[in-house]
Amino acid sequence: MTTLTNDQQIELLRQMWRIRFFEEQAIRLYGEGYYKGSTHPYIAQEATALGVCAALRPGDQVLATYRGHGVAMAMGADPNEMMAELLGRTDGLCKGKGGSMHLSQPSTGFVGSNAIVSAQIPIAGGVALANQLDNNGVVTICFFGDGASCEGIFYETCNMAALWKLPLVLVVENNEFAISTHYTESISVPFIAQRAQAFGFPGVTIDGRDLYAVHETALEAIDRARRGDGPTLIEAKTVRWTRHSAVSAGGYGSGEAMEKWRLTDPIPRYCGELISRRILNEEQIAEIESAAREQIEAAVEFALNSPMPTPEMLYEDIFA
Ligand SMILES: Cc1ncc(C[n+]2csc(CCOP(=O)(O)OP(=O)(O)O)c2C)c(N)n1
Repeated sequence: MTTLTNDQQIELLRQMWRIRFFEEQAIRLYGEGYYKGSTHPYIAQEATALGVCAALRPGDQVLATYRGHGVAMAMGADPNEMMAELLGRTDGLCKGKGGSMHLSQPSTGFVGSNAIVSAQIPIAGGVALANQLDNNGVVTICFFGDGASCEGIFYETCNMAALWKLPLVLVVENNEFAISTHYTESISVPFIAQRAQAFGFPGVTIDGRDLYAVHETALEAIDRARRGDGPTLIEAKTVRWTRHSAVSAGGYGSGEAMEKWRLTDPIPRYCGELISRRILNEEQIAEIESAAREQIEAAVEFALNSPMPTPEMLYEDIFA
């Protein structure tokens, strides 16, 4: 059972493929030298961002890591503007000034992504505190990685969020690796979600590749946050199948990881669910897949045709 309508479930499949194809193109364009810096693929984690964001209300706010393309898109960012942003073009989400790791779209509630590991966690705590003080019913979601959950600021935020019952949901995406460190080499408990116990709020571990499980869990956590009962830590498990980043750090997963990936890729799994729930048949799924592929190819064209910013634009959009 799910509270998602059939149309919502179909739209989520469309978005899942958009994110997957977007990331494939982002890796390709990076490799071909179309943009610099770095880029961190969200491949294998699509079901987590989509499941969580589908549980939000308009006006809720989300923060993410540098692996944030999928989260920005799950919040409604347009693929054309996303691709133009990666390529540093004027039609980009942030007029080309943010790039792959510094995306932001306040109009959708996407506060932003952050290149500093764990930096968005205390910022999310501050956003949640501001919303609590405004008594506006807004819930804040913070995505971060297993590595980030080892940073001190995570614990400070947990403490204050629990103490003040902040309307905050912490989503740790355990993709098993922090660059090349496996989480079992850096984390003293088998489940990151257990860490919430020390602060007296719920922690739950789920399969981050199961969109329905993610959505159900997020609904409950968001509801708890909205009614003033404080934070929840959701550990969404997945397998990082690509390298850490397109710069090539981290290497590919082991043969075992690749096998796990093959068996648990969230997209075929979700397609299987849609078929067994009689929401779509294989032919309809294939049509949605190819439309998503075309849309992302068009986004690449759009981005490549968008102008580079001029030096004068450096002085625009500055707060002082
Ligand atoms: C404060 C800080 N320390 C180190 C880095 C370098 N760095 C970038 S990503 C990363 C690994 C983080 O892993 P994790 O939190 O598990 O997230 P994932 O990349 O797997 O999504 C590190 C160490 C950084 N960007 N910021």
